[in-house]
Amino acid sequence: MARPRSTTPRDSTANRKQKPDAAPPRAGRCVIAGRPNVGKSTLLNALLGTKLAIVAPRPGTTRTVLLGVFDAPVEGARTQIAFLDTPGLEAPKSMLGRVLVEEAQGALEQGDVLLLLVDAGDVVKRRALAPEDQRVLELMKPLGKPIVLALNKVDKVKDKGQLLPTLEVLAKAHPWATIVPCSALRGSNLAPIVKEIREHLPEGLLYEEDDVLTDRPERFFVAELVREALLAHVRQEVPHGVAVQVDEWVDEGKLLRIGVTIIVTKDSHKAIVIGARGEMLKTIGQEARENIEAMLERKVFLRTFVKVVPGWTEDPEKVRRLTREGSLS
Ligand SMILES: Nc1nc2c(ncn2[C@@H]2O[C@H](COP(=O)(O)OP(=O)(O)O)[C@@H](O)[C@H]2O)c(=O)[nH]1
Ligand SMILES: [Mg+2]
Repeated sequence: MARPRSTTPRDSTANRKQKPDAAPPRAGRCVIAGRPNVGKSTLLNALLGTKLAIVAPRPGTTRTVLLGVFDAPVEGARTQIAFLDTPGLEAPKSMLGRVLVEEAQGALEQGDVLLLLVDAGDVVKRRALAPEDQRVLELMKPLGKPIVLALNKVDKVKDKGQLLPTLEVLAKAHPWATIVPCSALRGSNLAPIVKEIREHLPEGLLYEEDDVLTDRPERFFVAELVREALLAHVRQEVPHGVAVQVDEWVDEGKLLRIGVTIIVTKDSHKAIVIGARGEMLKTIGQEARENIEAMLERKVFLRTFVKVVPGWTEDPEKVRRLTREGSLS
């Protein structure tokens, strides 16, 4: 999918082209990894200046490695960074969880630079990495790549005076490329991250074009936006077993007709997703449609079905199909 020009602030800066006296372009891959819910997907979106990854205040939201391409001048020199947002690395509780961890681990090998994202408030409180963060670091270490440690959600740290001593302790835990406190949500202090990553990338470009945003088709993002709307409204135990499949895509010129099936694991979950008199499904559908229309910049008719596929989160083949290909068929 190409970069949506009208929604990407960086596109309007018009200084994307390299200045004549600037350093040569550099390009490479950076994997964003960390335990669930630390803000990896929010950081990806903030770095790109556009919403690519769905975000929810619960673990397990990101189901696949997602590529997002940053392409902008860093101190005047063109810099292309293919960021890979990954599912959270934690001890898996299901087959689905196991596939997500495999997916994230596999991505680490693809990075020129690794970005370990942790929760600033949590490390400040402990004056150390949490055991879960440490486990991610241990997966990264053998790869011998530069690691940037980013302390996210620094906006939530009340006692900022605790930050500096924490940074000093953390600096001793590993020979980091750098340590950066930041807020992905507010978009603050992200420039030092990008600047440091650039330092470790080879000269050249990954893509000749300057508007590559991701390698996923529009359908993938449509399914994700439906899942995001559902995650925003449905609590309880339903979300873990939800997958969204796009089964209809008809371009009628003025209107794009899309049909999706929301897959759940139990009849009781189906009832929750549909809600009393269909109210819940209506809310989800409306919210998803608005976000899909904003993304595609066109009018959309969205049909939603709900289907029960018992035990799909424990069936390796179904998990792979639904998380990687987005369809059971
Ligand atoms: N306060 C605060 N919240 C954040 C920040 N970054 C992410 N979040 C929130 O943390 C939750 C998890 O974010 P998400 O990006 O889905 O985390 P991921 O699981 O690591 O991809 C969401 O509710 C985000 O809005 C931040 O810098 N500050
Ligand atoms: Mg995520």
